[in-house]
Amino acid sequence: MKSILTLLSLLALVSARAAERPNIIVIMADDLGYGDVSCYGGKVPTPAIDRLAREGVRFTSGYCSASTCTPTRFSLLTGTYAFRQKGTGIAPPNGPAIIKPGTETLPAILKRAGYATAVIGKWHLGLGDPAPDWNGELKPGPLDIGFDHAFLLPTTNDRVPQTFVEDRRVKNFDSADPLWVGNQQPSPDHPTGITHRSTLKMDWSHGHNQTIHNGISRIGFYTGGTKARFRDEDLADTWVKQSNHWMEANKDRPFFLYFASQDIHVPRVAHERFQGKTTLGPRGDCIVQLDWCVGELMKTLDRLSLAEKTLVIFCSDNGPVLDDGYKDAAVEKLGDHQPAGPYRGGKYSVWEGGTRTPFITRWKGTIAPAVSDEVVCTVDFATSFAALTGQTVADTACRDSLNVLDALLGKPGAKGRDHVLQQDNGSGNFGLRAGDWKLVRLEKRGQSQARVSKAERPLPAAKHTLYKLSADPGERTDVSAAHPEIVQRLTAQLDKLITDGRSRPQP
Ligand code: NG6
Ligand code: CA
Repeated sequence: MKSILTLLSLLALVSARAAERPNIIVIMADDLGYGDVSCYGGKVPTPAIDRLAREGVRFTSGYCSASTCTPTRFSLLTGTYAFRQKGTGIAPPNGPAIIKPGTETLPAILKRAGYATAVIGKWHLGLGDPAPDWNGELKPGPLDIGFDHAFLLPTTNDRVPQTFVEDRRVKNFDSADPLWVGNQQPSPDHPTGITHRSTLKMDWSHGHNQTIHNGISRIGFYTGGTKARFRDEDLADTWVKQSNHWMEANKDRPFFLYFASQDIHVPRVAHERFQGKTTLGPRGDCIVQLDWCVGELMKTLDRLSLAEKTLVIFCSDNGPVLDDGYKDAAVEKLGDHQPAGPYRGGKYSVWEGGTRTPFITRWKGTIAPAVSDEVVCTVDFATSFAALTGQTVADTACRDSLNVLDALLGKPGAKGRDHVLQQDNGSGNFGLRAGDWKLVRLEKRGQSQARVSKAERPLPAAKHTLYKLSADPGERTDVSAAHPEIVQRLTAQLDKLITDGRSRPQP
């Protein structure tokens, strides 16, 4: 009898523990701006994302840590700002694995807590060492830094090769048709976006004029791997199918799914059933497709009765861009849609539009629906979810990840960050927001900033400029001359954040 009671109380304890340890799904969109979804004022209907926002916390100060993909994803997984490690800018097609095995990571932390862990979608953090072996084992990769399973678009949809990688290998690889990936045109007759421009189904505007696949020329060259190649139109369906399958297989244990959609990155080619669904052209159609993906994942949670056992986070890897290298009418068809909402800049910039993005958390039955103005950042997931799952993180790891769990869960009175650092692709430009103040330090006068809106110009003349966000969310009026002491304080804080090598307080 006594032993049965002990067993029962043990079981009760285990199930209480399980209730405390929800599944975690991080849905990271690509190049999706603050104003791109309807619950943030966008003109494209996004009912599934809006539903998440209604049922959870919609953050008005949710940030990613960089305004391009690779550095944001690096810090999402490592909890450390990317500018601290060389080689974390936009990864090229043959780039090596950037996160070295042995590095503490978000999936490794959750794996220690007993989670099944998977990444499905865009990787863009390099594979292999010193380069990917496309015809053999792609190692190291996600499986060597904490993921049990990976189903990947290896770099970006505009970078070669257009093949899936499953775990450590190119999926549907055929050794009779090896895959070659390189920087040089492999033969004089190899068709490119320049030699065969008139045949393209989507023309390029800058770059993107090398190997042609699926009627679209890309960054980089490749040959072979014919059976392994995907259609851009099928990416969203594939991510959803793979994710549903994996969640179903792991429904009885806690799981962590990093769902990394390539939407709405260029080339923007939605499935045929979404094409023409908006007046914004392919960019709008891809937003609709992204929203569909979110809806499908939520349906699966409902079907498996997991909605109350799953913390879902929706975020983006950087702010918006209109013309990012293809002529897809994103500029011409924009209408009054404002991709960055009221914020300045977008992808590639350290203005608010570069990193302040849609950011939603939902955990049915645990998170009370709310709108939160607390500052939270994707770099914070590592230590926040360590706290959620009772894991400790070595003091030397996750150096910029702050435990903002209570703010992420929307607990009343919970505080988020008191500052957030914004980096670009690693050019040395920084933004530092502390409370209501925003310091901008431009080392190099931002490339591409004019691609989001003409209102970007003129660029400020000074290296350091200061903005008061409550009065001037669009960072238009430099008030540095009126507040030299604040410029001095924030400049010192930024210098310290950089030179200290960490911003997570030491115990
Ligand atoms: C840039 C590409 C851009 C995009 C970006 C990476 C050109 C001219 N521009 O170099 O199209 O691919 O890299 O985007 O080639 S990210 O969201 O993955 O960081
Ligand atoms: Ca991106």
